[in-house]
Amino acid sequence: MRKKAILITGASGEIGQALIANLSEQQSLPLLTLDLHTIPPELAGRCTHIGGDILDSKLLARLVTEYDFEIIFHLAALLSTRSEFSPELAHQVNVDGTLALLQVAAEQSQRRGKPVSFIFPSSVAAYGLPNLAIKARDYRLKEWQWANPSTMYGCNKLYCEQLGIYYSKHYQQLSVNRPVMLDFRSLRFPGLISAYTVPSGGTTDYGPEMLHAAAQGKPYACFVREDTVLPFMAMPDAVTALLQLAAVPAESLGRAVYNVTSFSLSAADFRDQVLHAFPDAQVTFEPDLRRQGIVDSWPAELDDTAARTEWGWAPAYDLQRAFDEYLVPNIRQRYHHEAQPAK
Ligand code: NAD
Ligand code: AKB
Repeated sequence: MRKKAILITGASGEIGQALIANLSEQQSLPLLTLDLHTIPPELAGRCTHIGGDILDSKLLARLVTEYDFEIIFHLAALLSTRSEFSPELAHQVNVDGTLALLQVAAEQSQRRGKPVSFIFPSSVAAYGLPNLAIKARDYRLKEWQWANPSTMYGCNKLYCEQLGIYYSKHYQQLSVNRPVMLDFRSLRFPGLISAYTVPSGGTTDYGPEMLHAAAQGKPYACFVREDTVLPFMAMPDAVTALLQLAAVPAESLGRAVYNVTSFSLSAADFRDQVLHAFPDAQVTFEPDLRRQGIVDSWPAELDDTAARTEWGWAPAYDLQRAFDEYLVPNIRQRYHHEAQPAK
C-alpha cells in the first residue's frame, strides 16, 4: 500500500523551508522532501527528508512505488545567475529534472485515476525586454507579453511552463485511451525576500543581500544601478500564493500560468528602506554590467490581474508592511540572537 504524501523538491531552499514551516502547521498530508542538501534541524521533525538528486531516475522510481503523491511542489532549480555560469547543468536540472517530475506525476495520475496537482514556481525571468526604453514604456507586463528570455534560467522556466501545460492537456493525445492527466499550475514570481534565509545564485539577490548585510553591520556593494526597478514579494506571500493556487477548484482557473506580485521599487528605494531601519548601514552601488544586463531585461512590474480576479490573489504585505512588520523585526531578531555569546 503506497503512503499518501505531499512531495516538495528543492525543499532545503528558501521557498522550501518556508513552505515546510507553513504546511506542517496545517492538518495536511505527510510531507516528503527531496533535495541535494539537508534541511535545517528545526524543520527536520516536520517532514521525511530524502537527500538526493531529482536527476536520479532510480530514486524517483523508488519514490513512485512507495508513495502516492496528492500534490508535488516542484521547487528544485538552479537560479538565474548560477545558471549563466553553468548553462548546460542548469538545463539538466531545470528542464530534464522538471520533465522527470512531470513523468512521475503523469504516471501517478494515471495509476490512481485522479490528477496529481503539480505546482511549479516560474519567474519574472521568463520575460525578456530588449532595452531600457522598452522596459520604461512597457512597465507592467501581462503573462503573454515579451516572453523572450535572454537567460538560460528564463528559457528553462518558460519552456517548463509549456511542458507542464502539455502534460496536463495534451499528453498521449493520439492514444485511443486518453490517460487521466496531471493538474499543472504555475506562478511567475518576482524576486522573493525572506527574513530567515539569504538567497544565493539569483539576480534579484541584491535586495535581500542588502538588508541582511545591514542587519549584521556589514557593508554592502549593490551589483545593480540605483535606478534599477524590479518587482518583489515577501516570502510569506509567496507561500500563501502557492497554497492558494493549489487549492483553487480547477473550474475557476482560466489559465495555467499566473503572474503574482506585491511591490516594485528601485535599488535606491531599497537602500532607503534599509537605511530607515538600519541608519548606520553602509550601502554602495558597484554595478556588475553582466548581471545588470539580466535585470534590465526583466519587467519593472508584473500585472497580476488574472490571479486577482480569478482566484482572489492579494498579497498581505505591501512595501511598508513587508519592511515594518515582517522583514525588519524578524531580521533584527535573527542577527541579534546570533550575536549573543553561546551559553
Ligand atoms: P533555492 O536556490 O533557495 O532552492 C533551490 C533548491 O533546489 C536548493 O536547496 C538546491 O539544493 C535544490 N536543488 C538544486 N538542484 C537540485 C537537484 N538536482 N536535485 C535536488 N535538489 C536540487 O531557490 P528558492 O528561492 O527556494 O526557489 C525555489 C523555486 O522557486 C525555484 O524553482 C526558483 O526558480 C523559483 N523562484 C524563486 C524565486 C526567488 O526569488 N527566490 C523567484 C521566482 C521563482
Ligand atoms: C533569480 O533572481 O534568479 C530568482 C528569480 C527572480 O527567479 N530570484
